[in-house]
Amino acid sequence: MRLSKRTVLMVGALAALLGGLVQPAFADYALNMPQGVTDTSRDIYGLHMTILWICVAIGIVVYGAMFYSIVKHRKSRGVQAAQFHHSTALEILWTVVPLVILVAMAIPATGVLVDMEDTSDAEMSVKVTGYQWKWHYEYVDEGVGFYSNLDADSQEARRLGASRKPQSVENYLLNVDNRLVLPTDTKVRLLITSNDVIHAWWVPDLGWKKDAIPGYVNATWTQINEPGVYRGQCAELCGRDHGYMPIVVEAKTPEDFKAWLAEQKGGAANTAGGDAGADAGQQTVGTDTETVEDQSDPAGETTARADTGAQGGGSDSAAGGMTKEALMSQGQQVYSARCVACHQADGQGMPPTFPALTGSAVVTGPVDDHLDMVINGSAGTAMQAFGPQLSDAEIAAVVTYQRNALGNDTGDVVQPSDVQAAR
Ligand code: HEC
Ligand SMILES: [Cu+2]
Repeated sequence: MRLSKRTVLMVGALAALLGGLVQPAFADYALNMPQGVTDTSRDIYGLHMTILWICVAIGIVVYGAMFYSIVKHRKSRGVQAAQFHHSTALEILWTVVPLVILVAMAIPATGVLVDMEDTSDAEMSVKVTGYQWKWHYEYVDEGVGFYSNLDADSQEARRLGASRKPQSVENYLLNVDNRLVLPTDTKVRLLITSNDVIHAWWVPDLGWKKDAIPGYVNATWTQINEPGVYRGQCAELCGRDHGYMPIVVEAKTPEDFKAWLAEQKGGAANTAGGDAGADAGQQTVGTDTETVEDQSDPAGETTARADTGAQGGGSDSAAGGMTKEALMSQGQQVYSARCVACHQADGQGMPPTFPALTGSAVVTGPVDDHLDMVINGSAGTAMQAFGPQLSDAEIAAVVTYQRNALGNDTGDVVQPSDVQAAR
């Protein structure tokens, strides 16, 4: 077989180019999917690799035969084309061979799929609810539940014209204020649903993603083998801030997890006490929380771990209410964690969709209307009802903050008891 010099040169150059491109790429990026930290994720990885190599083998055989034939039977060698146009044997062969290959691949794949759906024998359950744009986790039967928002550093750096650069934030857009903590070596059932639009819960190291659909509960499970922190994201385009609702799972040993859970229960009780009993009914968790089926109204669950300073701000409030300073500082924290995504840090909003709060008629008008807007939201808009999401102290703080900052100066101080009354 004689190839012209030019062909040899071209093939050589192409190979060098590909080699040059591929080499550094392998060094810098993880091109392949992760193996993950669960048996399921490893099974999935194994399937992926098996099928990849089957495809590679098929590719080599098919392209090898093709190029061999093209070169071997080229016109310049005087080869005449064969003229037959029907071969039953050949047709049966090229139907049966792929069929056998497909069935051979489907058998192990089906086993893994069936296993992934099998939530029986789960040792505990966590209900995961997607919100625009955050997640809510509820440890079923434990009376522990909380929201998980984008962390404050990412929140700060994501803003247009922010002083912080995204590069300076560790795990930029992949960090949250409250992690989903799970025990290792424990089969955990996850009940995934949504409060508004379709989201999807996806942590690559666990091996799967699952849609969170309003009105449905998708059950799945995981059993994490190694303690560690595993990050993921919402995987279903769910609106403007789809990219800002990451997921962080922290796997702890069962002992550490127990300690963590006990701490969460203790923390919730403290906060309820800190609110001077006025809204104890709202905040006491465990005994009187809603059931799993009630998706629309997680009221009564604790928001104590919202890291927005509920404990700090609330605990120094005697029955007489909170000081304006305490309300303002907690209010600023709540505002930057929960409101800036739409109303912006300076309160200018993004009109016409997201109204400015600076000089807003609602914010500078009667307190009752302002409270009503924050507690009940505005139906049909992105302004959701924060009543079920925030404690009385948090709402009082953020409302006080909005009325006395962001360019507003009404002088009004709103107390948790006012919020309780307005609910
Ligand atoms: C997901 C976006 C979003 C978030 C987050 C959000 N808002 Fe809103 N907000 C809106 C929209 C949209 C409106 C306009 C509602 C309407 O036109 O009826 C609004 C209106 C308001 C108004 C009335 C302003 C006016 O002049 O009409 C207040 C007060 C308000 N929001 C407070 C808050 C507070 C407090 C928070 C945080 C706890 C918050 N918002 C978080 C979207 C949001
Ligand atoms: Cu989403």
